[in-house]
Amino acid sequence: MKLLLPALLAALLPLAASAAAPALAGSRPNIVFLITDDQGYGDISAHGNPILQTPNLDRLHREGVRFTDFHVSPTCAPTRSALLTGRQEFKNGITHTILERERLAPDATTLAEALQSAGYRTGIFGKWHLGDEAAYRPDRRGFNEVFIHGAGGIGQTYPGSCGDAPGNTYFDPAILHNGRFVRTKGYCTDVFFAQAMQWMGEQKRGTPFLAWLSTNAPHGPLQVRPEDEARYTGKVPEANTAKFFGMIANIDDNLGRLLARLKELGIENDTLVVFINDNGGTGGVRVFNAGMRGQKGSPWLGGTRASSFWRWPGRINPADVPALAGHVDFFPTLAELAGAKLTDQAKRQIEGRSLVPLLANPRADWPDRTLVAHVGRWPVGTSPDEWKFKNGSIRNTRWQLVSIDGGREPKWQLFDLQADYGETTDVYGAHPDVVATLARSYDQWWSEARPLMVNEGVKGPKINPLKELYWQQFGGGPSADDLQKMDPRKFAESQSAGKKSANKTAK
Ligand SMILES: [Ca+2]
Repeated sequence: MKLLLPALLAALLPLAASAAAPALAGSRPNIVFLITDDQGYGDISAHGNPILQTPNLDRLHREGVRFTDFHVSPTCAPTRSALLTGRQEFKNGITHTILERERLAPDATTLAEALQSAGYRTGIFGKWHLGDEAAYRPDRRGFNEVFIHGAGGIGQTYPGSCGDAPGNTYFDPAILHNGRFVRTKGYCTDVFFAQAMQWMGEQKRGTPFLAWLSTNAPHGPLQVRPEDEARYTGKVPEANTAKFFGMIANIDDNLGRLLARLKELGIENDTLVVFINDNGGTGGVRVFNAGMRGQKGSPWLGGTRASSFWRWPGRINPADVPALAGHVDFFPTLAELAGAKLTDQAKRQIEGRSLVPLLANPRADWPDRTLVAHVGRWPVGTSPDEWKFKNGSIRNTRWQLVSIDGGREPKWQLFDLQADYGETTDVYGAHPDVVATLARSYDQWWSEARPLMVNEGVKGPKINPLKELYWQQFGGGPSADDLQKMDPRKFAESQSAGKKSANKTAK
């Protein structure tokens, strides 16, 4: 009997797990989604960081499903658009993080809209970064409650639509709350978490919610609470890393408060908490990059691999899931959990797959697939086709094909990720069939994405829309410095001057 019981259990387990999948579909949990800005895969102690301590992120890691080969875009706005639409970012019109190319195509259906249609209340707290003009803001894209800063980060100013309220810093920022600015008190991350927690507490029981909590930290400028910086001063080689780690420690403290709050509200077991970071590592990669090549702004695995933790006590069992997954899977997964009925348009739009079978059973069948990464960011006024093979990659579970220095034509390198996840050895010459198959899929992706790049060559407004709103409410107008930063010609000059000096330094 002693011998038989484990065998019997092993035989029954797959049955039990597959029975759990339909139980998760339509289960309608509250969803708390935390996305941080520029924290890399390696900036988590559970992933092996030797210095940074993240006890609350580690708790999410320990208590939920961890997707261990989960990929996002190499930069900010592209990732957010893919999470919200279930399709690769270029198909959302997003080929940059600024200069109108960060704006989510108006005809896209968002996850927030799908959840609203399923009876969810939806709130966003923190960074939006998918268009600052009125028609692009989250209240028009499916969010009931909106508490955001402008642009890609607090205090940013670029030509066109992408710019935050004037004079903002990470301390006491002016925040757009349902169409009106409020002058907040405190550090930005603390402010966003506090507002999100208050809103969650106000929600009616029985009506599920989505809280989209997106911190602008630890993205630069490295404006940090002195007490958080002090936690790492002297423990890291560079002063800036202490600031960067301090900002993450502060996020982690806030996550701890949020998890405690869910318990106090009595909704811990009705709430799925998901954590994903938005691109490859930045300020922490010199300390720890989990053995990967590349970082934010590159198509290597180090540019796209992200944490992906899914914790729902009592409903999702802790497990590592090695299946190749990514940002495009987020929408169909949450829509299935919410029991949302998707429109035909949304079904056509979504190219990701629901992860629900894997949440129920980490060993569920998962046919191989390809995922594309491309850094974009080509200069204004040039044709995207000249950049098709500049900083792009495509992979399946085993292989990654990368073109760093190509243009209209590729300069492929091939890596066998099963043997070489650090992408150290180019095996292009040894596997022509693999190269041909992946290259064909890449061409296919480009030909689908190219007509959907709707933001190329678009002229933005002269004044950042959020600054205009702020001045309408409080009075005032642009300073000479603001005008200079919003001038496209001056911006282009500063970019090319920056490149020249960077080239000089490189030489
Ligand atoms: Ca980012």
